[in-house]
Amino acid sequence: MAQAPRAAQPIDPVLVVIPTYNERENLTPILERLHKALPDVNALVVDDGSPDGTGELADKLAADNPHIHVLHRTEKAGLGAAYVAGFRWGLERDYATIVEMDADGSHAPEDLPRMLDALSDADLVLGSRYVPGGSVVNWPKRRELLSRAANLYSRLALGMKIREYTAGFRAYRRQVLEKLELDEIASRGYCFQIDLAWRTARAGFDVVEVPITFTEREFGESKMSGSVIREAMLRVGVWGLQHRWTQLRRLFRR
Ligand SMILES: Nc1nc2c(ncn2[C@@H]2O[C@H](COP(=O)(O)OP(=O)(O)OP(=O)(O)O)[C@@H](O)[C@H]2O)c(=O)[nH]1
Ligand SMILES: [Mg+2]
Repeated sequence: MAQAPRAAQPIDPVLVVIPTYNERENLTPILERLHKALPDVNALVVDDGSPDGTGELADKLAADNPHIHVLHRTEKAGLGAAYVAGFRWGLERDYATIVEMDADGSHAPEDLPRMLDALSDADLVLGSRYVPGGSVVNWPKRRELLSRAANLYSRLALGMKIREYTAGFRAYRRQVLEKLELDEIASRGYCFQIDLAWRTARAGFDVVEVPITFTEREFGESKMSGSVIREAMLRVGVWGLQHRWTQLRRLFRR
C-alpha cells in the first residue's frame, strides 16, 4: 500500500529515548524539565546496568509517573546499542515520533517543541550547534575543536549538506526508523549518530537542522574516549570511500 503523504502523518504520540550510564544526579532534573516543556510526551530511560543506581532511580520515577518507562540492559554496550533497543521498544508501540536525547543536561528539553514543529516539514530533525543561531555553552575549547573536526571530516567524506552529523538531540518520524535496517547498524559509540544521519539522508528522507544551545554537563562524567574517536574516524572513512567509489562507477557507466 502506498504511504500517506508526510503532511497527513501524525507527529504524536512522541517517545523520548534517554540512554543512561551513571547519570544518577542528572536523571530527575532532566525528566522534570522534559515534562514541564512537553507534559504529554513519554520518556524511555535505557539504562545499561549503571553501577551508581541510575536504573533503580528510573524505576522509582516510573512507578510514580505513567509517562516514564524504563528498559534495563545488563551491560554497558555503547550508546548505539542502547538507542537501537529504545527504537525497537518505541516501534513496537504506537509512537509516531521517536526522539534521542542525552540525560546529562547538554540537550535542553525546552528546545524540543521547536524541533517537533520542524518535523512537520521533515523526516528527521537534528538539533544542531553548528547552524546559525546554534551555540555551545561551557564547552572546553579542546572538546569543541574535536567536535568541529569530526563534523568537517564527516562532511568531506560523506558530502551531504548536513552541518552537524554528530547531533545527539534529534527527532525521527517512525517511518524513517521502520525503513532503516536497525539490525545492520554496527556503530557503538557516538559514530552511531553520524551513521544514522547518513543512512537517513541516503534513503532519500528529508533531514532538517534546527539551532540548539548545547550546554556542557554539570554532573557526572563524559563517556567520550579514544576508542570512540577511532571508531568514528575509521567507519566514516570507509563509508566515504564506498560512496565515492559508487559515484565514480556511475560516472563511467554513463
Ligand atoms: N545506556 C547507555 N547509555 C550511554 C552509554 N554511553 C553513554 N551513554 C549515555 O549517552 C548520553 C551521552 O553520553 P556522554 O557521556 O554525555 O557523551 P557525549 O555527550 O558524547 O560526550 P560529552 O559531550 O563529553 O558529554 C548520556 O546520557 C550517557 O549517560 C552506554 O554505553 N549505554
Ligand atoms: Mg554529554
